[in-house]
Amino acid sequence: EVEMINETGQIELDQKYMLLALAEARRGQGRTSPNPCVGAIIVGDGSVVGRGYHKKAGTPHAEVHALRDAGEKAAGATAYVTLEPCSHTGRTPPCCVALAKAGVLRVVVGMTDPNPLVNGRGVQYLRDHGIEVSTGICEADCREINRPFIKKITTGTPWMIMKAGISLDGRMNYKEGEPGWITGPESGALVHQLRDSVDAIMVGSGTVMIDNPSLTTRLPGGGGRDPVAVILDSQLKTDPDAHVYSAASGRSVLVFCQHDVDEGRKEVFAERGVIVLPVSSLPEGLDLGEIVAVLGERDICSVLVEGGAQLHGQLLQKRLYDYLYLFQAPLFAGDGGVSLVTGCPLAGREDAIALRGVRRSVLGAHLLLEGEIEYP
Ligand code: AOF
Ligand code: ZN
Repeated sequence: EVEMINETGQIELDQKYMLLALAEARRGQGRTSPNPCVGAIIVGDGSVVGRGYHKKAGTPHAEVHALRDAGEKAAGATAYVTLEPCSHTGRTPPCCVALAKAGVLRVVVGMTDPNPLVNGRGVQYLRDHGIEVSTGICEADCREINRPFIKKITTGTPWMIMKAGISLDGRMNYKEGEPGWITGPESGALVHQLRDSVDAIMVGSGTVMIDNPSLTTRLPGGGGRDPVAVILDSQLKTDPDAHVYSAASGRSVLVFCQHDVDEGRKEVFAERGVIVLPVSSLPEGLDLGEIVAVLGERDICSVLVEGGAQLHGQLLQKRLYDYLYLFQAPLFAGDGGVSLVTGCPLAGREDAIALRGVRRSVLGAHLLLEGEIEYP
């Protein structure tokens, strides 16, 4: 019985330190793509002696920062890392070797690294070198902060996020062909935080023509990073002088179109620094599967899709969406408004696309519903 109590106590202690490691990891969240965000804590003699997190792809890993911070106190200590220490020599040397060399006696791991170059080899190396390893501590939290990394490294395609604002009656605007403005300042701050954390933001040509959005990040306190802007415009019919194409932002702008668009028209966009990417067309429009694959090849790990209804409908129908943020304003928009999704016929209850791990929050008088999209 005494052993049981000790074991429970140890798990609680491990969770406590892993939460600190998670807090470290979050400091880099949204800044490490295409690499994961990772945090590490070193505990020696019952107190934290080192901490570190991964700041940017190509720079030292979290473990290295934490070991440097701990110095000689790492000898005999326990290391807490949100992601399995790497075993490969990439842009930096393997962290499992660094931990062993520093004399760490125990390593507590949040989740196994899904990177095929690592995938258990880091843990194996540590065990082979006489280091005690515990895995799966706060695993759900560790996975959650790296959803884009996990999706991209295991499938080659980005984490696709659907984002929309609707009325009580599920409309995105009041009249077809007119701008939205159903949700407003209540959701604005969060939308810009989302934009700040993703690699790319995507819209269809209709949204550019009707709303003329800049698709930039404007955080409440100022600052923020503009994600790559991605426009789907099969015929290149959007106005090359639309806000999103203006060179002012300095970020990349990609436009996907069909192969047989007029070369002169492509030139007009290219002259503005826009990257024109022709892809195959299908009867329903541009091949979204191909577009998502091209974005993955460009090392884009997360895409926030801000509409419109047709793009949402097709991405849902093709099972390309992974996550939903749905803002709802407390008003009725009436019959004239466009509904959230068009062009996604579903047969019935058995066919319904559902949300898993649903979270709801209240933003003033507005509601936010979010969760992972689950296909039948
Ligand atoms: C990171 N930061 O803190 C950890 C990573 O490109 P490299 O050589 O830096 O290696 C990247 C891989 O290393 C990454 O895909 C992941 O599998 C592993 N761990 N990467 O950038 C870190 N711990
Ligand atoms: Zn590493």
